[in-house]
Amino acid sequence: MFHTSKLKDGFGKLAKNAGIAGVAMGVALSAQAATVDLITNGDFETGDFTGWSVSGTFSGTYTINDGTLNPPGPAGVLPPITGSYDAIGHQTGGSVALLQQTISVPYGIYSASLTWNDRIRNYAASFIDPGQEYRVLILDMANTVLQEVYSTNTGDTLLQIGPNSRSADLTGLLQMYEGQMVVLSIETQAQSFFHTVTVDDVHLLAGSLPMDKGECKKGGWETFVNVNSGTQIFKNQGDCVSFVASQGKNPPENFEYEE
Ligand SMILES: [Ca+2]
Ligand SMILES: [Ca+2]
Repeated sequence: MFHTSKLKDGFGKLAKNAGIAGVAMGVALSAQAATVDLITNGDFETGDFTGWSVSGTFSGTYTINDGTLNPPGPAGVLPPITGSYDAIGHQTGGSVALLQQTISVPYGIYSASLTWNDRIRNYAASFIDPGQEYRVLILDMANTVLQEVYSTNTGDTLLQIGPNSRSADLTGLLQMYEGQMVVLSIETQAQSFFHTVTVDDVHLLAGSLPMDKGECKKGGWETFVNVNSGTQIFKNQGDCVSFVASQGKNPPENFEYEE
Protein backbone atom coordinates (compact mmCIF):
# COMPACT_ATOMS: atom_id res chain seq x y z
CA MET A 1 0.00 0.00 0.00
CA PHE A 2 1.23 3.47 -0.82
CA HIS A 3 -0.14 6.96 -0.96
CA THR A 4 0.50 8.77 -4.21
CA SER A 5 1.05 12.16 -2.60
CA LYS A 6 3.58 10.68 -0.18
CA LEU A 7 5.29 8.86 -3.02
CA LYS A 8 5.53 12.06 -5.03
CA ASP A 9 7.04 13.88 -2.07
CA GLY A 10 9.52 11.05 -1.67
CA PHE A 11 10.56 11.23 -5.29
CA GLY A 12 10.96 14.99 -5.03
CA LYS A 13 13.13 14.58 -1.95
CA LEU A 14 15.22 11.93 -3.69
CA ALA A 15 15.67 14.10 -6.76
CA LYS A 16 16.66 17.11 -4.68
CA ASN A 17 19.11 15.17 -2.53
CA ALA A 18 20.62 13.31 -5.45
CA GLY A 19 20.96 16.60 -7.28
CA ILE A 20 22.81 18.16 -4.38
CA ALA A 21 25.06 15.10 -4.11
CA GLY A 22 25.65 15.10 -7.84
CA VAL A 23 26.70 18.74 -7.88
CA ALA A 24 28.86 18.36 -4.78
CA MET A 25 30.71 15.36 -6.17
CA GLY A 26 30.72 16.55 -9.77
CA VAL A 27 29.35 13.26 -11.07
CA ALA A 28 26.48 12.37 -13.38
CA LEU A 29 23.41 11.09 -11.56
CA SER A 30 22.98 8.27 -14.05
CA ALA A 31 26.38 6.91 -13.01
CA GLN A 32 24.99 5.73 -9.64
CA ALA A 33 24.56 1.97 -9.38
CA ALA A 34 21.15 0.64 -8.36
CA THR A 35 22.72 -1.18 -5.41
CA VAL A 36 26.03 -0.42 -3.74
CA ASP A 37 27.88 -2.14 -0.90
CA LEU A 38 28.95 0.57 1.53
CA ILE A 39 31.48 -1.74 3.26
CA THR A 40 35.07 -2.08 2.06
CA ASN A 41 36.73 -5.49 2.42
CA GLY A 42 33.81 -6.94 4.40
CA ASP A 43 35.00 -10.46 3.55
CA PHE A 44 38.60 -9.74 4.76
CA GLU A 45 39.90 -11.37 1.59
CA THR A 46 42.69 -8.79 1.33
CA GLY A 47 44.16 -10.82 4.19
CA ASP A 48 44.38 -7.69 6.32
CA PHE A 49 42.20 -4.96 7.84
CA THR A 50 42.10 -2.69 4.77
CA GLY A 51 39.03 -0.45 5.19
CA TRP A 52 38.67 -1.29 8.88
CA SER A 53 40.10 0.10 12.08
CA VAL A 54 40.94 -2.19 14.96
CA SER A 55 41.31 -0.95 18.52
CA GLY A 56 40.76 -2.20 22.01
CA THR A 57 41.33 -1.72 25.69
CA PHE A 58 44.03 -3.77 27.41
CA SER A 59 44.41 -7.17 25.73
CA GLY A 60 41.30 -7.05 23.58
CA THR A 61 41.82 -6.99 19.82
CA TYR A 62 40.82 -8.50 16.49
CA THR A 63 43.20 -10.60 14.39
CA ILE A 64 42.90 -11.89 10.82
CA ASN A 65 42.42 -15.67 10.77
CA ASP A 66 43.75 -17.62 7.78
CA GLY A 67 42.67 -20.94 9.25
CA THR A 68 45.70 -21.32 11.49
CA LEU A 69 45.00 -18.70 14.17
CA ASN A 70 44.74 -20.22 17.63
CA PRO A 71 43.18 -17.43 19.74
CA PRO A 72 43.89 -17.23 23.49
CA GLY A 73 41.68 -19.64 25.44
CA PRO A 74 40.08 -22.97 24.56
CA ALA A 75 38.45 -21.90 21.25
CA GLY A 76 41.04 -23.60 19.06
CA VAL A 77 41.67 -23.37 15.34
CA LEU A 78 38.77 -23.14 12.88
CA PRO A 79 38.78 -22.53 9.12
CA PRO A 80 37.62 -19.10 7.90
CA ILE A 81 33.83 -18.81 7.60
CA THR A 82 34.17 -18.13 3.86
CA GLY A 83 37.13 -17.70 1.56
CA SER A 84 40.66 -17.59 2.90
CA TYR A 85 40.28 -15.14 5.78
CA ASP A 86 37.93 -13.97 8.53
CA ALA A 87 38.42 -11.79 11.63
CA ILE A 88 38.48 -12.99 15.24
CA GLY A 89 37.96 -10.90 18.38
CA HIS A 90 39.79 -12.26 21.44
CA GLN A 91 41.52 -11.29 24.69
CA THR A 92 43.60 -12.50 27.62
CA GLY A 93 41.92 -10.27 30.21
CA GLY A 94 39.05 -7.90 30.88
CA SER A 95 38.73 -5.77 27.76
CA VAL A 96 36.71 -4.38 24.89
CA ALA A 97 37.84 -5.09 21.32
CA LEU A 98 36.51 -2.91 18.49
CA LEU A 99 36.38 -3.67 14.78
CA GLN A 100 35.06 -0.53 13.10
CA GLN A 101 34.44 0.94 9.68
CA THR A 102 33.39 4.51 8.88
CA ILE A 103 30.64 4.63 6.28
CA SER A 104 29.74 7.50 4.00
CA VAL A 105 25.95 7.31 3.64
CA PRO A 106 24.83 8.17 0.09
CA TYR A 107 21.77 10.20 -0.88
CA GLY A 108 18.64 8.67 -2.36
CA ILE A 109 18.50 5.47 -0.28
CA TYR A 110 15.41 3.37 -1.03
CA SER A 111 16.40 0.36 1.05
CA ALA A 112 19.40 -0.66 3.18
CA SER A 113 20.40 -4.04 4.60
CA LEU A 114 23.28 -5.01 6.89
CA THR A 115 24.23 -8.70 6.73
CA TRP A 116 27.11 -10.71 8.18
CA ASN A 117 28.17 -14.15 9.38
CA ASP A 118 29.65 -14.90 12.79
CA ARG A 119 30.70 -17.55 15.30
CA ILE A 120 30.30 -16.91 19.04
CA ARG A 121 32.35 -18.82 21.60
CA ASN A 122 31.80 -17.58 25.15
CA TYR A 123 33.65 -19.68 27.73
CA ALA A 124 32.28 -17.73 30.71
CA ALA A 125 29.20 -18.92 32.65
CA SER A 126 26.87 -16.42 31.02
CA PHE A 127 26.50 -13.34 28.87
CA ILE A 128 26.24 -10.09 30.83
CA ASP A 129 25.22 -6.66 29.47
CA PRO A 130 27.54 -5.06 28.71
CA GLY A 131 30.45 -6.75 30.56
CA GLN A 132 30.39 -10.05 28.68
CA GLU A 133 28.77 -9.14 25.42
CA TYR A 134 29.20 -9.29 21.67
CA ARG A 135 27.36 -6.50 19.88
CA VAL A 136 27.04 -4.82 16.51
CA LEU A 137 26.26 -1.12 16.68
CA ILE A 138 25.81 1.85 14.39
CA LEU A 139 27.43 4.96 15.94
CA ASP A 140 27.57 8.58 14.91
CA MET A 141 30.94 10.32 14.58
CA ALA A 142 30.74 11.35 18.27
CA ASN A 143 30.44 7.67 19.31
CA THR A 144 26.77 7.99 20.26
CA VAL A 145 24.87 4.76 19.64
CA LEU A 146 22.32 5.32 16.87
CA GLN A 147 21.14 1.72 16.74
CA GLU A 148 22.04 -1.54 18.45
CA VAL A 149 21.76 -3.88 15.49
CA TYR A 150 22.57 -7.05 17.42
CA SER A 151 23.74 -7.97 20.90
CA THR A 152 24.01 -11.08 23.02
CA ASN A 153 21.89 -11.26 26.15
CA THR A 154 21.91 -13.21 29.41
CA GLY A 155 20.55 -16.68 28.73
CA ASP A 156 21.79 -16.89 25.13
CA THR A 157 23.54 -20.09 24.05
CA LEU A 158 27.20 -19.71 24.99
CA LEU A 159 28.69 -21.61 22.06
CA GLN A 160 27.18 -20.66 18.69
CA ILE A 161 29.83 -21.94 16.35
CA GLY A 162 27.52 -21.73 13.32
CA PRO A 163 28.46 -19.96 11.19
CA ASN A 164 25.42 -17.85 12.01
CA SER A 165 23.90 -15.61 9.32
CA ARG A 166 22.50 -12.38 10.66
CA SER A 167 20.77 -9.44 9.01
CA ALA A 168 19.09 -6.15 9.86
CA ASP A 169 16.99 -3.66 7.92
CA LEU A 170 18.76 -0.28 8.28
CA THR A 171 16.61 1.62 5.78
CA GLY A 172 15.08 4.07 8.25
CA LEU A 173 18.35 4.82 10.01
CA LEU A 174 20.43 5.41 6.89
CA GLN A 175 17.71 7.57 5.30
CA MET A 176 18.04 9.85 8.36
CA TYR A 177 21.82 10.07 7.90
CA GLU A 178 22.02 10.58 4.13
CA GLY A 179 25.07 12.63 3.21
CA GLN A 180 26.65 12.03 6.63
CA MET A 181 29.15 9.60 8.13
CA VAL A 182 28.28 6.79 10.51
CA VAL A 183 30.40 4.03 12.06
CA LEU A 184 29.74 0.30 12.03
CA SER A 185 31.18 -1.00 15.33
CA ILE A 186 31.59 -4.75 15.94
CA GLU A 187 32.45 -5.12 19.62
CA THR A 188 33.64 -8.05 21.73
CA GLN A 189 33.64 -7.28 25.46
CA ALA A 190 34.88 -9.64 28.16
CA GLN A 191 35.07 -9.51 31.94
CA SER A 192 35.28 -13.29 32.30
CA PHE A 193 37.44 -14.64 29.54
CA PHE A 194 37.59 -16.24 27.24
CA HIS A 195 35.15 -14.69 24.78
CA THR A 196 36.03 -15.43 21.16
CA VAL A 197 33.94 -13.98 18.31
CA THR A 198 34.54 -14.50 14.59
CA VAL A 199 33.04 -12.29 11.86
CA ASP A 200 33.05 -12.51 8.06
CA ASP A 201 31.03 -11.46 5.00
CA VAL A 202 29.98 -8.05 6.30
CA HIS A 203 27.87 -6.21 3.73
CA LEU A 204 25.82 -3.03 3.98
CA LEU A 205 23.81 -2.90 0.77
CA ALA A 206 22.08 0.33 -0.15
CA GLY A 207 19.51 0.27 -2.94
CA SER A 208 18.41 3.42 -4.78
CA LEU A 209 15.73 4.40 -7.31
CA PRO A 210 16.38 5.56 -10.88
CA MET A 211 16.63 9.33 -11.37
CA ASP A 212 17.12 9.18 -15.14
CA LYS A 213 15.30 7.19 -17.82
CA GLY A 214 18.67 5.96 -19.08
CA GLU A 215 19.04 3.94 -15.90
CA CYS A 216 15.98 1.90 -16.91
CA LYS A 217 17.38 0.87 -20.28
CA LYS A 218 19.59 -2.05 -21.36
CA GLY A 219 18.24 -4.19 -18.53
CA GLY A 220 18.89 -1.49 -15.95
CA TRP A 221 15.29 -1.72 -14.67
CA GLU A 222 16.02 -5.26 -13.44
CA THR A 223 18.80 -4.07 -11.13
CA PHE A 224 16.54 -1.93 -8.93
CA VAL A 225 15.56 -4.09 -5.96
CA ASN A 226 14.54 -3.79 -2.35
CA VAL A 227 17.77 -5.09 -0.79
CA ASN A 228 15.92 -6.43 2.26
CA SER A 229 13.24 -8.48 0.47
CA GLY A 230 15.13 -9.03 -2.80
CA THR A 231 11.97 -7.97 -4.66
CA GLN A 232 12.45 -6.27 -8.03
CA ILE A 233 10.87 -2.83 -7.96
CA PHE A 234 9.86 -2.69 -11.64
CA LYS A 235 8.04 -5.33 -13.66
CA ASN A 236 9.58 -4.17 -16.95
CA GLN A 237 11.46 -1.30 -18.62
CA GLY A 238 8.25 0.62 -19.36
CA ASP A 239 7.27 0.50 -15.69
CA CYS A 240 10.68 1.99 -14.79
CA VAL A 241 10.62 4.70 -17.49
CA SER A 242 7.08 5.65 -16.52
CA PHE A 243 8.14 6.01 -12.88
CA VAL A 244 10.97 8.39 -13.80
CA ALA A 245 9.00 10.32 -16.45
CA SER A 246 6.11 10.93 -14.05
CA GLN A 247 8.54 11.87 -11.26
CA GLY A 248 7.14 9.15 -9.08
CA LYS A 249 3.46 9.81 -9.79
CA ASN A 250 3.27 6.49 -11.60
CA PRO A 251 4.36 4.07 -8.88
CA PRO A 252 5.68 0.69 -9.99
CA GLU A 253 3.83 -2.47 -9.03
CA ASN A 254 6.25 -3.57 -6.33
CA PHE A 255 7.02 -0.17 -4.87
CA GLU A 256 7.15 -0.09 -1.08
CA TYR A 257 7.75 3.44 0.05
CA GLU A 258 9.84 3.42 3.22
CA GLU A 259 9.95 6.63 5.23
CA1 LIG B 1 36.28 -14.23 4.24
CA1 LIG C 1 22.77 -7.39 25.08
